Amino acid sequence: MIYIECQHDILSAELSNLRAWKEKNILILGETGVGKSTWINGFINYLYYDGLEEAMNAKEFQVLIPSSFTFTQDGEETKIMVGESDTNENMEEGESATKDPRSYVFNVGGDIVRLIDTPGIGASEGIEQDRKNFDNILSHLTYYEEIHAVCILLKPNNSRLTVMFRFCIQELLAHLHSSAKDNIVFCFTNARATFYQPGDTLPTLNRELRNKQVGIQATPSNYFCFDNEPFRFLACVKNGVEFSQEEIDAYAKSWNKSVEQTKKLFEHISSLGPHQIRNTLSLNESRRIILAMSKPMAEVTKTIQQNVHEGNEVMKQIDLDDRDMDSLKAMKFSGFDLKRVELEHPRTVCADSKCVRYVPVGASGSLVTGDSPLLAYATTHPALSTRQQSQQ
Ligand SMILES: Nc1nc2c(ncn2[C@@H]2O[C@H](COP(=O)(O)OP(=O)(O)OP(=O)(O)O)[C@@H](O)[C@H]2O)c(=O)[nH]1
Ligand SMILES: [Mg+2]
Repeated sequence: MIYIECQHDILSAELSNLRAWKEKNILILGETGVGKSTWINGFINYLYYDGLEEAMNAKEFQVLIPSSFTFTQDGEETKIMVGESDTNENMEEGESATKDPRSYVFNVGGDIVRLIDTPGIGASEGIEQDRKNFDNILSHLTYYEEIHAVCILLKPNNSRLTVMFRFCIQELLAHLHSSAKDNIVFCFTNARATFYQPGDTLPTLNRELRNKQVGIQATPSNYFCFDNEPFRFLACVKNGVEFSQEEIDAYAKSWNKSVEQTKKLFEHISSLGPHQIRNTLSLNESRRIILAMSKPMAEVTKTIQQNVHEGNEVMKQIDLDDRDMDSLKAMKFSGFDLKRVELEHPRTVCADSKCVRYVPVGASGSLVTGDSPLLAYATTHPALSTRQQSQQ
């Protein structure tokens, strides 16, 4: 590496001319399949090309997030695939695509725009997965100091908003400060069929917002309608599908409308004050971790108590066994010893097997056999006695 010396005053002047890059962090939320990832793919193409025809004729095709869908033309199905395969995107049909939140950063007019793509609400794996996904989204947000907008993507003809509403609005505001509601904007995708209007979803959405006392309403100032069709169209063109000039004109209008609405959306976002998130979220994250830890901690404490109890029981048992050993030792039978008494006169001993009894004698407990005339005598005649000794 080469270092070039620079005069201090020149360097200070140059540095003082630098201005901090403005950052705009935009969180994108919405039901699975609503078009969050496709919108990001469309967005980069809107930045790169001035119109649909230019994008069609360009050698490259800007794809940030891989996508696949089936396009049907005159009854003929074509599988369209774009982008490099990525483990964060599930390409199976009928399943939720984006697995984890991921940020995509763009330079727009000297500002950094960070679009945060998220896994969709209403995941094909069920409500537990929704909860996990939402926790992941909140954890991902802790990377950033502030957030400038929360874009909630909706389809214009969705009148069942319950699950989406619960996670996108209720849970979000439960974890962020309630003032984050001012940074919420509503974006309607798939809006060409409803002439770029919010359709049936708008009254339902506003009713939910009123009932749950969120403190905002969806109005033309904070909702935007576009269609991600131009990106799908480009994907088809790049996969070799041919379109008539009439169709190209229709998609070009859709492109222009979507670009116009996206610009309006960014103007609106620029007018919003950023919402400080890091502190609130870090606290929430700690609270969540502590709560999540409480069950395993209780299990660990219970196991420790059980082990202490079991240990005490074993010690008591050992103590009892020790005492048993002592009492057993006390009971130890050391055997018999013979006491020899000299008689003053000889006596006849009956050595008949009926009169003889064999007993173990001495500490070894060995049997003294009937060969011993003395023993035979002792057992049959009281003059020769046995003595039991206990050894303490
Ligand atoms: N006609 C039409 N199709 C769209 C539009 N937006 C997305 N799609 C299609 O809808 C399907 C799902 O789009 P995605 O962008 O993957 O949806 P998503 O919201 O990211 O889904 P998840 O990652 O599962 O949350 C794809 O086949 C898109 O091509 C739109 O505005 N109009
Ligand atoms: Mg997605």
